[in-house]
Amino acid sequence: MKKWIPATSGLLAGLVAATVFFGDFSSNTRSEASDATIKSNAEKVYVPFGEKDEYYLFASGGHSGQMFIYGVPSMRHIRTVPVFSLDSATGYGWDTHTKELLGDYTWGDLHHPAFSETDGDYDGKYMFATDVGNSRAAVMNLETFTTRDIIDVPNTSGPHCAAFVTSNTEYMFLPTRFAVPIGRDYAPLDEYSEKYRGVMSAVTFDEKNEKLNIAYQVALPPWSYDLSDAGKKMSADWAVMTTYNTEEATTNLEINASQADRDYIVLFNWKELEQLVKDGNYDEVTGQKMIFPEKHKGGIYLVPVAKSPHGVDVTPDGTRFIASGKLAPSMTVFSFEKAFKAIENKDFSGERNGIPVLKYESVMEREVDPENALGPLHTQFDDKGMAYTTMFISSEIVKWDPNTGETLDRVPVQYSPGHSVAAEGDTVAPDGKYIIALNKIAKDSYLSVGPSHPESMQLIDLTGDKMEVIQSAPVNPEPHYAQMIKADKIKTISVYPKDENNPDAVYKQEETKIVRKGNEVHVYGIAMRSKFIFDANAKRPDQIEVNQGDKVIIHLTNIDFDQDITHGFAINGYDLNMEVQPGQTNTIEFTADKAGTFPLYCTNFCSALHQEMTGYFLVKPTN
Ligand code: CUK
Ligand code: CUA
Repeated sequence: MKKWIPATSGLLAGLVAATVFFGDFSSNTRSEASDATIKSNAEKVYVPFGEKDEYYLFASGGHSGQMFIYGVPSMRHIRTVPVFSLDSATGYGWDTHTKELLGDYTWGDLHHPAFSETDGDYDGKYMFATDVGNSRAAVMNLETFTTRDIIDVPNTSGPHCAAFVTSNTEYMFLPTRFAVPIGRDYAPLDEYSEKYRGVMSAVTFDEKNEKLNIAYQVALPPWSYDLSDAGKKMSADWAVMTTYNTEEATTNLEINASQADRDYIVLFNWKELEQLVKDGNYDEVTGQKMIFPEKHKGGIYLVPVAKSPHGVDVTPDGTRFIASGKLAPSMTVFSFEKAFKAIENKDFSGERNGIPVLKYESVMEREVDPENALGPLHTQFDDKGMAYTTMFISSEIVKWDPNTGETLDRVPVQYSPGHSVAAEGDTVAPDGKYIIALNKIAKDSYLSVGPSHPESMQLIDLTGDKMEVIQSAPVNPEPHYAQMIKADKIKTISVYPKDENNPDAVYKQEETKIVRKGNEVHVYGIAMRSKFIFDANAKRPDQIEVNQGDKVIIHLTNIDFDQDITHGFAINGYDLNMEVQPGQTNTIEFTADKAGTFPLYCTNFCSALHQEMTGYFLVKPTN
């Protein structure tokens, strides 16, 4: 307790200190590396051409709205998968399916990605992610690395504290960063404590139909929910999440949300919440099943924690949860077993907003305080259960033993790491081997591109006596979190299988056609090396002619059943673009509101005669 930094002064001091630390590290780490070390590090990360990386790294793309895929250990950027933002490279947001997924939104802010899990381990099937910018949740299929569903999450504003997935992907919980009145109705900020709520959503995934659904919501107090983790093994029915601004400040949060000495970790039993809903113990609000904890009692508890906590992470064996604090110099280890006992004995110090508060001493196991380490944020684990915590302010990763609190090793990183990600480091069975620091500031790390620099990821080898930075890669803003999965767990397909039941698909050239229905023109076309065929029987099969004002629906099937032969489809001057991957049928719909002559072409280089893969879109003026 004595070590907790007092309100306001600590934060400011910390931020000032951070600036000083930047200067320090840049002068030593790099110049001290010997030629032999450089050579051996280079060998560790070199993946010869034709060989594959051992791990996939899925790094959240922050306010790019996308997901970045890297290979580890090479740290080669392999792919950007569009999720919450338009992406013209893949036509994402123009074809009918992805346009519908994005709705009226053009961007997103993708934080914490989370793999689907079976028995607490990544199963390599799906990846979930949430959008803090426009309050959405998404799921990506890992056979094709494409986004399959996106839902709006009503009442939850900025699901930053997500996604964390329970051990068998029963739920993904989306707590809110911003409290708002339920239904986002107008209410003056003077009525914040009475009218605002921090709503958490419980989302389920229907794998068969690849659909996300909101099962129920919980109207938590109007606080900010920051980070979370699902329990594992003995704690599998439980989850934990950090809160800040339990002061319920409504302005100048930097100062006002750091007044109280303690905030809370919300500890909840999702099986009990599920039971409340089954028993009808909820209110129907804005079309959602809403649990009001002050009224629908059970399953939710508060654990006091050092003020302004950030990360909270459950150990691989599921026995403990570790909280870190932006303003604290220490990590706090809590015991699930102690928490369960305290709940059983009703060992409460009181309640807040109708939720019982457990006694700190009854749940806390130890405070861990590595010397001069500042700004602990997030913790990952290795195969021996050792913990690795990022220190935002002192720019380092500290390795320590959760059983004893002993500091084992530390390594400086450049600079200000937010999260780190260890190989399968948040599962029941971490791999050890690698951890990657996701640094918020790259400063002098790469060739300059002007005043704003990329973020940086540094790969750290965990196999030796000492942690060692062996590779680094720039990354676009901004990896808030990443997950690293063994490459052989992911089974991609190489071409889309033929789907004879798809009424939009055409696999034979002679079956291509253009059908007019009133003022709708339906095109059933084919893309193949190296031409478009929209109507094989027409004088010019690669031409589409419509009348101004017609609604145009173009279905296009790529009949090159050959991996990596992707075709694109764009109409010059019409701001339209989509992609058809091998074997895929894709649809684009628009109104031909501009009269004139518009060349169409394949955007994706597909053969020596790709440049010839063109045609015309002619729009006859109405008068
Ligand atoms: S947050 Cu903790 S440093 Cu969005 Cu996961 Cu970025
Ligand atoms: Cu098809 Cu280029």
